[in-house]
Amino acid sequence: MIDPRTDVSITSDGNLLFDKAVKDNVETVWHRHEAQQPQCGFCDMGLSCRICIMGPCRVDPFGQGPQTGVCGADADIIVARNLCRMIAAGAASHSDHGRDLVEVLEAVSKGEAPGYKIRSEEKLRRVAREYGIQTEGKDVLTVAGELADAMMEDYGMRRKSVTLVNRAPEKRRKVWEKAGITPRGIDRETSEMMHRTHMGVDNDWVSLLTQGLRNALSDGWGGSMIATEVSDILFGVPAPKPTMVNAGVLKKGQVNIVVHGHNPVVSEMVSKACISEEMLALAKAKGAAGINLVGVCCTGNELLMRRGIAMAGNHLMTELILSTGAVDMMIVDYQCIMPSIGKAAACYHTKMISTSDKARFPGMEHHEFHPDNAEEKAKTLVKAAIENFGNRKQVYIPVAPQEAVGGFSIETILGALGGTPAPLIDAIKAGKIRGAVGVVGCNNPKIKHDYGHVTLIKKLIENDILVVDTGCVSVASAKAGFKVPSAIEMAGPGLKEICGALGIPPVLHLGSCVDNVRILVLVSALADALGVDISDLPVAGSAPEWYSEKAVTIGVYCVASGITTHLGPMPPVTGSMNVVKLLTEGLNDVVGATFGVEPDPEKAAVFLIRVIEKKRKALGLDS
Ligand code: SF4
Ligand code: MSK
Repeated sequence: MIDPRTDVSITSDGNLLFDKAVKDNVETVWHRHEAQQPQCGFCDMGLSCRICIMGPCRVDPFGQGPQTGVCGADADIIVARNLCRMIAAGAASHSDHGRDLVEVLEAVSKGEAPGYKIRSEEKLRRVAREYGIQTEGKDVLTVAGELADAMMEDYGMRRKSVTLVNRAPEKRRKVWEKAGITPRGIDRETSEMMHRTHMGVDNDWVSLLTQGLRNALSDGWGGSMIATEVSDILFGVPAPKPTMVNAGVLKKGQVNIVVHGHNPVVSEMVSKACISEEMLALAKAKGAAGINLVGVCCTGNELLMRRGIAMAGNHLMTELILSTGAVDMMIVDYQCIMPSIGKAAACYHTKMISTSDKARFPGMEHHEFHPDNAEEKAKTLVKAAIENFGNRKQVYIPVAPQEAVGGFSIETILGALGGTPAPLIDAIKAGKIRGAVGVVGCNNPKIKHDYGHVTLIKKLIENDILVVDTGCVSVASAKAGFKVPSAIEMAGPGLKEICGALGIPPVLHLGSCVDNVRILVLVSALADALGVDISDLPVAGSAPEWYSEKAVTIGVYCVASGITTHLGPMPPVTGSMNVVKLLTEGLNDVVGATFGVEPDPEKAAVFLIRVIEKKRKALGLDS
């Protein structure tokens, strides 16, 4: 039996809404996780294979049963293939999200996307120049069309490398060239990864994992980077804004619409419809004081970054938010949307809407969004949400919202520093800031909700380590109060002094999962300013509660970019000591960084602090 006080969440809204869900007979992710126990040990170690139909096969980790699958693949090959397929799936997800944005950019350039426009002409022209496009004297839509074309080429096989790898420091690019992992085309690397892992193709676990690195880099410096850059061009470059977080952002007297998923193409249009005079008048006519748009997961992060829209919760809160009975409509796009939530919503009056042709869910009405109809569709949905307001029964919003600041793009961070990373470097050199850690990723019912994130971040800032975060971590840290300027009181003396002088919190919200690329851009700027490689910097990464294939890909592109990365939950690799050793030790010789796995966030903090102090020493910063 699940005990909510000890098993579910460290947050009060999480625990109170779990109780409410239980009372209402709503099945949650924790119930289903419990029902799955014990989970398969072979799969947990990466030792099961169902790639072909001669199988499924399992290798016995104790050496008594079979040591190969029917085809003869041993533990090393099976584990490496499984991990590589996770990388391919993660890269495909982010990069397909990026492709959708490029298609909107193209439609805007042709005048075929009413409601969308170029919000940052400066960024459009800047990125276009990086693609070698001559921008002078050309009108904005022509440049948009040419950039969309050039980005589409990045997805293919005509280039030597994806364009934005040029943002990496020269030393890093040389590392990639030497290792043969410079990503060529975004789709090409994913497709080749799937080919190599077919039965009877690449049966060398080192060669497989090398392609895994290249595939992940095609996401980090390709598909995800394109997703972030085009989102900034279409919807604006984020700047710091006050916002609110936790389930308390839902409002009793207003029409509550929750957006969930990842792609801002849908949520931006919904946000526009929510502030239209017509919709506000309709809401008032139906007895609501207004329309309250809030987010969960990463599409919420996209809106928070650019519009200051409040966040109701992260991944494990998505079912619980429904149990407030206060959600009049939830609109989803894709990724991290549990197929269970339609069923959870059926216990209440909530209307559930899916919007993407590639993401359908049980218990949801499907209203497909395309660039040419998105503006109209958004209005139709908001209208339906308003109509549904009167159908509410009991509403339970058990907490008051927590204040936070979000919206730190690299442009804003550098702007706040006077246009160059020099002041940040000076603070690092002086030891006031010991280094920085990007804490990223999801929730996972294997770990008490938000415990890993909050415990780790608390320890890091206490030790004068600046934290930047994205994705579901960013909601956890905002709920814990780390994202208000007064949070410097929880930081060590050096970090407190620097953040206090800049008027920023010690934990900076950099955005959604694809926005992890902002971290790559920031560390590249720091490395260039110091004349070193990324792997020389006192920085590290961490995913304390990760669950998704996308998180594997992010971790791998961070390590391949030279950032040592901690993982909370163990990936399914322990069936091969060769693979484990390569990931945790051997990669150091190839890319100058490795993985560390530690489920206990207190111990993980010690690991990360050690990584940072070692880098400082090697750079001669404390001599
Ligand atoms: Fe079994 Fe080999 Fe087929 Fe995998 S690829 S299912 S190990 S026969
Ligand atoms: S939403 S990938 S649970 S961070 Fe990006 Fe959160 Fe992880 Fe999904």
